[in-house]
Amino acid sequence: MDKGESFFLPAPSSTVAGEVDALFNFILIASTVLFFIVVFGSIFFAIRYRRRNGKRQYTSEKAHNTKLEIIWTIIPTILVVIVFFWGFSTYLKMHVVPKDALQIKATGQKWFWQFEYKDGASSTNELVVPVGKPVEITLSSTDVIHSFYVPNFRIKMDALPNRYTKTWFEATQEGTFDLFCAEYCGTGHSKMIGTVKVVSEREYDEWLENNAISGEGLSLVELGEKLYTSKACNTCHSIDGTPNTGPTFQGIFGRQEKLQDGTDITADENYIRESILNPQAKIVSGYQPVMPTYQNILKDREVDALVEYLKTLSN
Ligand code: HEC
Ligand SMILES: [Cu+2]
Repeated sequence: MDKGESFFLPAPSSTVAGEVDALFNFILIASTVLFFIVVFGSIFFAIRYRRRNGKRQYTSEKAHNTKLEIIWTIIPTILVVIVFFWGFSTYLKMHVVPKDALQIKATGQKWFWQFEYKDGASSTNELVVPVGKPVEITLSSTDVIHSFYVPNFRIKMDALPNRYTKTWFEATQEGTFDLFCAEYCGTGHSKMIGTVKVVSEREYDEWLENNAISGEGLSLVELGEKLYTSKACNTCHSIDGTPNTGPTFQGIFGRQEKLQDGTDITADENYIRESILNPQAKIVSGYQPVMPTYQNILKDREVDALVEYLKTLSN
């Protein structure tokens, strides 16, 4: 177990996590104590004063006790007021973004996350951030509602189509943390899993720089192979022949495809390029039109790279 990890919660790894956990534990313990008092109190009195041989076990006819009633009104009221003010102050901390926060744009799309950093750097399904710096995430979606959820940071925010939402965090330790989509978004929802990679500030700057000139040292085929996983093609397309949400890439180049409108087409460079940039133009028969467009996500060289990579998968 990591430090601070419990049966209920993974290790707290952001600046607000400790406070969220403290409030969670306070509510949990207070409710548990009250639960036992109420349930066992009821059971005790029900047994102790049950009717026996048709006779009542109690003698007093009293139906009212002012002192008791004041106590059991005031104590819960105090508890609720504590939870309100504590919760409200934590809520403000979680929602008011520090002014000097780093800006990152996140887009949810069936079924992956796309991140855009300053200077044109980008990544898919892996959010890279520096440790000890506030990071503001501006969220949106190109299709349905997704939700950006990092359990270790105790943050969760919906990503909506046609509207921006925001969340922020400051990671307190380096490491790799799970990023889940917390809003059911279709058949690939369970595969919409990413990571948040927290690195030192120096590593972050290096990463940004290298990413902006990404793939320049690679051949097209090598770059294409990298993009196949880093751009999440692998969530829907296999390379070993197994059918998935989309057709397998094994042997795709030169393959005769039956389209939904009944026509046949040979998968050549132009067809593959169109399938990536404008996937709804030609739908392969037997599949749903669910492939997202990569129009503004892939650079030209990256599309070339994917085409070249797919060619190498023909047997
Ligand atoms: C959300 C799932 C999904 C993702 C992610 C996805 N695709 Fe697709 N893709 C599909 C589906 C479904 C089809 C078949 C329907 C159609 O033709 O649009 C398809 C069709 C294709 C075709 C035509 C296949 C054929 O057999 O004719 C190509 C090429 C393709 N995708 C490339 C890619 C590339 C490259 C990526 C990553 C950059 C990618 N896809 C990411 C779902 C996906
Ligand atoms: Cu989702």
